[in-house]
Amino acid sequence: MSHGPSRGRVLSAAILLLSALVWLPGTSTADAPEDARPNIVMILADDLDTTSTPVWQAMPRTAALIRDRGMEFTDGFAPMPICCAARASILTGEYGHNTGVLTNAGEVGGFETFRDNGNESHTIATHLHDAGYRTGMAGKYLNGLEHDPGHIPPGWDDWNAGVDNFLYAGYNYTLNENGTFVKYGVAPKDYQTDVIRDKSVRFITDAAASARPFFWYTASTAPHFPIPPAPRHLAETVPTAAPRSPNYQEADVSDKPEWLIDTAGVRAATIAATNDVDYTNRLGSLKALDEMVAAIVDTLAATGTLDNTYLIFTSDNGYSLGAHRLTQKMAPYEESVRVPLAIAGPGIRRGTTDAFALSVDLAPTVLGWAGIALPARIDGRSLAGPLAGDTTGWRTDFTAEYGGAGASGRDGIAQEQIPGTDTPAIYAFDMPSWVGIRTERYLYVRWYERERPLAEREYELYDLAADPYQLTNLIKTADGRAAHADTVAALDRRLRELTACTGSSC
Ligand SMILES: [Ca+2]
Ligand SMILES: [Ca+2]
Repeated sequence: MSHGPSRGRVLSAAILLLSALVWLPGTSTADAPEDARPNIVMILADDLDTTSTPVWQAMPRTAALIRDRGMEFTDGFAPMPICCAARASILTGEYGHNTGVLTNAGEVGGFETFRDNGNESHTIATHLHDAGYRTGMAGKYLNGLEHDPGHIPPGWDDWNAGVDNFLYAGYNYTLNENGTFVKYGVAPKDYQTDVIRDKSVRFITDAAASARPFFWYTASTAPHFPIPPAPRHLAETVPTAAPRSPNYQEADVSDKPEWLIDTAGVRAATIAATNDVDYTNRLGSLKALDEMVAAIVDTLAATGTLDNTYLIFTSDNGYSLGAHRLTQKMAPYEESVRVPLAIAGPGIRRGTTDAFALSVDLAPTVLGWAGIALPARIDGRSLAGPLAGDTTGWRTDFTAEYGGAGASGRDGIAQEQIPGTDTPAIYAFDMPSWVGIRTERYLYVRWYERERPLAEREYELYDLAADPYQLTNLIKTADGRAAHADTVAALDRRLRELTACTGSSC
C-alpha cells in the first residue's frame, strides 16, 4: 500500500513549516545546520625555488587563481630546506630540532625518524580529522616511506602516497591507495602530476557532496629532478638556460666553508653539464602542475565550495640553479631557503606582504581557520595577521637548520634519487650540517654542527643589504671577525635561543 509521493512531500513540507513556526530558535536538533567551517586545499610543489625561477610566469593559472585572488608572501622561507625535514615541519608546525627531522634519512632524518619520534600523533591531518574534517592526500609524504610502504599515518581518510622513489621519475611508480598498492605504468595517462590532479578532483567532488568540511593535501614531485614535462608539453618545452644571477658559478669561493672550497671544481663542472637541462625540465613540468591547480579551482567552483575554501600554494624547499656552484638545496643561502607562498580564501586581502612566513606557520594557520585551539608545542604562528594586512609585532628573524651527514655520508639528497642514479658522484652533492639565523639584514651560519666540536666549526656572515647575492662572507678572515665582533655576538646569542626554542619561545 502506498500513497502518492507528491502528497507525501506536501505533507513533509507542511510539517517542516509548522515546526519552524512553533519551535523556538536553538531548540531544534532534528535539523542540524550544515557545517560552515571552511575547506582547505594545500598545494605543495617540490624543490620549487623563487629566487631564480620565475614561478608566476611559469605558472600563470596559479598566479591568476591563487596569488591574484589572495596574498603573496614575498618573503616565504623553508627553515629546514630539504624535502623530508621541510614536510615534517609543514605537517606539524614544528622546527626540525623539535620534530627530530633535519634531513631525508639517517638518525636525524626520514620518515622512520619522524614516526619513531611520535610526530604522527599530532599533525595537521590528525588535528583536522579529530575536529571532524574529511582529510585526504595524494603524492609525496615523507622520504623513507618506501621502507614501510603499507604504512598509513593516523588522521587521513583518503591516502594516496607514493611508496617508491620512481615517483620522482613521473612514471612506473606505485601508490598506496588506502591500503591497496596500485602500480602506474609509462603511458601518458600515468604521468604522476596528472594522476594526482585526478585524485584531487575526485576527492574534492566527493567531499563537497558531504556535510563535512575537508582538507586536501596535494604533493606532486614537480618540478623536482628528474620529472619530465607531461607528454602533451614536450613539444613546447624548448631548451632554456637557467638565469645567470651574479652568484651563478661564484668565481671566488675562498670565503665559503671548507666543504664548498674542496668540492667547487666538481660542482661547477656538474652545473655546467646538467643545470640548463634540469631548468628546462623544471619549467616544462610546471605546466602540468599549473593545470592541476586550475583543475582544483575549477572543481571547487563547480561544486559551489570555492568561496568557502582556503587555497595555499607553496613548495617544501627552494633550489639552487648554480648559485655558489650549488645544485639541489639544503644550503642556508637564499636559493635554498626561499619558497613561493600564496594564499587565497575567505577574508584574505589581495596583495603582497614582506612578513617573514615560514613553513612552520602553515599548520597553525590552517588550524586557526578550522577554529582549532593551537597546541602549545607548535613552533610556528598563524599567518592570520599578515593575511589581513596586519604585521604588527610580526617576527623579524628566524632560525634555519640542516642535519645532513656531510660530503662522505650516505644520508641526504642521495636518498631521494630514483633507483639507479644513487652513484657515489651524487653523494658528493650533499653538504655538512649547519644552523643559521636570518634577520632582515643578516644571514649568520654555523657549519659542521653535527660533524665537529664547537671549537672547530666554521662561520659565515652576510650583510644582505650590501650583498644580496651572498658573495662575500664577512667573517672568513681574522680582520673581518674583529670588525664584526659585536654583530656576531648578538646573532650568536639569538641563534642559541632559537635553535633551542619550542612553542611560543620560537
Ligand atoms: Ca623538496
Ligand atoms: Ca665569494
